Amino acid sequence: MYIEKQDKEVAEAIAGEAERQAEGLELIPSENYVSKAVLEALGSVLTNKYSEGYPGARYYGGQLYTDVVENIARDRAKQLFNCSFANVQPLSGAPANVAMYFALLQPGDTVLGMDLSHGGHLTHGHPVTYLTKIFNFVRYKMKDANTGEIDYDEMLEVAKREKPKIVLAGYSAYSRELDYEKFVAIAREVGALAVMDIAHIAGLIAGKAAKNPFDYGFDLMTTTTHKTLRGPRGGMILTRESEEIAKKIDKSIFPGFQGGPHMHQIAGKAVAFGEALHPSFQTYAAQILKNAKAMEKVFREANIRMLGGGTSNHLILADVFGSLGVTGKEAETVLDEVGITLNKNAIADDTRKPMDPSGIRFGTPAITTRKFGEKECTRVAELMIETLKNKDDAAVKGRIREEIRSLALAFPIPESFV
Ligand code: DSN
Repeated sequence: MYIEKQDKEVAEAIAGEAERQAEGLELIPSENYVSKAVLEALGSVLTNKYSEGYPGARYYGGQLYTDVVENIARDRAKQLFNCSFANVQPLSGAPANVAMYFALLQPGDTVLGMDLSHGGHLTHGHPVTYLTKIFNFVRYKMKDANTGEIDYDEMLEVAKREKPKIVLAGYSAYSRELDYEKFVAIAREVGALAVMDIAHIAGLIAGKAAKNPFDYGFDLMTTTTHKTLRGPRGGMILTRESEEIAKKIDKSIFPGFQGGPHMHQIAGKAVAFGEALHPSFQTYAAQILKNAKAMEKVFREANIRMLGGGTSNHLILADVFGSLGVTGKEAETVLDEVGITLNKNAIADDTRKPMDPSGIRFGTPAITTRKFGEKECTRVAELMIETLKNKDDAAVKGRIREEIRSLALAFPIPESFV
């Protein structure tokens, strides 16, 4: 590789990261491994090209091949999610959400979204974001953190009082399915658009292991492309049927918010969407859920409290502080030591601080890509709990580190999925 000859320092860091990924287990539920074909698209000459505008209507010349690539990405996205319009230019999930708000709202308008500590995302209206200086965000929460059920009655009450222009579904730390019919009914009742941020579960929807919100009447969906969907780091906005809304989205992305699209990234999306259209992707999506259920069983048997009472998707949020007296930060650190990567996470109405919360969040998309089945996932969950219970015992941790390394090396990261 040229980089090894030209820039040893960066090459070594990349090689180190490749080794870390190969020898450890990735349980961060928003991470995954892309195929070599996606990596090749990302590393292609398309990174050299400026393409402001959209296929057939660009501001610069030389768009013969960029148009081909962007049209393939758009067509495959529409096919995967059964919708009429796709904008594949958002650079990632947060920019997609920002552009969506500016497309659909006026300053001062209201959005009804999920509270961050109950599973929502920063861009759904957390006070630390600039978005809250421009738009008014009001929240809904879970009625009971032990079942995960959303308080739909309160949500309707808030919607009637606050008159949001957008009713926003979606989450980054919530383990149950939402009642899409209720979301759409509440949106319709107050004349709002129903929007879902499917960043975490896009691959489950594409792989038909989860319901498609468009089938329930949602108007738009925003997403990342690099989580369960197993594509390159990036974003996307999908519009079910309204050409008027789709045009607003296009204008908001460019020229409203972004400059030249990243065509190498769009090529990576096109390749990944092609992989997701392959029948094997449905097997993958179904296995993500089976594996999460296997881990849930082990945590339940160990009497560790799980938010939402368990999982119906790819992730689990466990209250390790409440159940084992280990803080989220301690758990993240000690699991990292044995080769398991996950993240500390606030639990609903957490009394601890965000940098050292009560919970951990983990999931199965990446290990399922490595072809782990329920047997291996059960073992990983057992080893996680053993590590947490022996967090200060170097001998136990050393033994577990070796077992994790052997397990990881026995399931190499695949180079191709089709
Ligand atoms: N960072 C993403 C996640 O881990 O869920 C959300 O932006």
